[in-house]
Amino acid sequence: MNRLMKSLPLPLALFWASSSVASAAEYQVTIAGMKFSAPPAELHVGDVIVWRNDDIFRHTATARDKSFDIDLPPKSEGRMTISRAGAVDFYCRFHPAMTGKLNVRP
Ligand SMILES: [Cu+2]
Repeated sequence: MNRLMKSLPLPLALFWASSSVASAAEYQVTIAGMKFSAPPAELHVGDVIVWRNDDIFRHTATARDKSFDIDLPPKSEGRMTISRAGAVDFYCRFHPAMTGKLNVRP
């Protein structure tokens, strides 16, 4: 237990301890030079992906199955929480040659 948790009322400290065990991870996928960086190999439902567009062009991160569609103006970020398991191919609506794939475990 860290010092902050010790100072919390016990029920809250227990809640914090149990919820942090299965805490979601946050990952960044960067677009630079008209390419998506490789997404992490191990993704789970509940994880967060921050899509970061470092280009001077507008891009999107769009799922082929339409489960997400993130608009990314130049030099911007978009956050999304992964809501379902499975393999999802994604692409950029403005540059269809830009593609990638998420593999999400339950
Ligand atoms: Cu694009």
